[in-house]
Amino acid sequence: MLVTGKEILQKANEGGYAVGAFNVNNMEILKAVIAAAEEEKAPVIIQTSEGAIKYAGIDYLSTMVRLAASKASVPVALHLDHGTTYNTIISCIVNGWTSVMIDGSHHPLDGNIAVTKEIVKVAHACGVSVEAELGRLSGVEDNISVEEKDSIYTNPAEAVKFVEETGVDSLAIAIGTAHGKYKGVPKLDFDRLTIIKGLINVPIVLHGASGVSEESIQKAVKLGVNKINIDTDVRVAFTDGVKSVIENQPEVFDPRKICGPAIENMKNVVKTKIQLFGSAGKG
Ligand code: TD3
Ligand code: ZN
Repeated sequence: MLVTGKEILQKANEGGYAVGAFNVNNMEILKAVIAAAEEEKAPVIIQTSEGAIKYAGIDYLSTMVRLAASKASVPVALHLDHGTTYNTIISCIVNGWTSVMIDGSHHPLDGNIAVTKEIVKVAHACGVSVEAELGRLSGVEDNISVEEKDSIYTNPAEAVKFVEETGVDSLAIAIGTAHGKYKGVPKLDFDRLTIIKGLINVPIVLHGASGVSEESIQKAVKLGVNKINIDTDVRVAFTDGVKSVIENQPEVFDPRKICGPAIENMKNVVKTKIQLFGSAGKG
C-alpha cells in the first residue's frame, strides 16, 4: 500500500532500524525493488531524482509506482530525492508523491531554513512528508582536518535549530559519505551521528550509502540512522546483469532476455541491503 514517508520513518525511529530508499527510473528497477521488499516483508521507499523524472516522465513514474504500491503487500512511499526547485516539488505533490526532499544544503544555514520552511508549509498542507539536508556530502577527502570536517559535516547545534525552525519530518546529515563510487574507503564520523541523534527527534537520513562497508552501515543503524539511500549499487547490479547477457550470449536481441537477469541481480542486491538495514520483517 502507498503510505507517507513519515509513517514509514517514524516506525523505523521507534523500532531502531533503517528503511532502504532506492532510486528508480524505469520499470525493471521498480519491479526489482518491490519484489525484494515483498520477499523480505519490509517497508520500502521508492525514490525518484529530478533526473529520473526528466528521463521517464513524471506521469509515467507516478502511475507506475502508485500501481506497484497499490498491489504491494508491504508499505511503500513515493519520495522525491534531492528536490531543488519549488516547481518540481509542487509537481510531485500534485502527481501523488507522498514524500519530498528539499535540498537546500548548498545555502548558508538561514537560507536553507528559509527554502525548507516554504516547502514544509505547502507539503504538510497536502499531507506530504518532507526531508531536508544539512551539511555537504560532496568533496570529502580521506585525510580531512578537524576544521574542514566542521565546515562540511553537519553541525549538531545547527541541526537542532534547523529541525525546530523548519518542522521537517526527517533530516539528512553529512558524516563522511559521498554520492557515487568511492575512490578511497569512506570513514564515517560516528561520534557526530551519536551527538546529533541525542539532540533531535526526527528520523535521520544517510545519503551516499553505496560502497560503505557492512560494518559501518550496521553501526550507523545502531546509532540511529532510519533511512538509507542506495543508488549506485543498484545501477551496477543492473549493468552487470545486462553485460553478462550481451557478452555471453551475443546472439540475443530480445530486451526481455537482456533485462531479466538484471532484474534478478538488482533484487538480490536490494534484499541484502534490506536485511543489513534491519527492516526485514517490519512491513
Ligand atoms: O540521493 N542518492 C541517490 C542519488 C545519488 C546519485 O549517485 C543517494 O544518496 C544514493 O547515493 P549512492 O552513493 O548510493 O549512489
Ligand atoms: Zn543523495
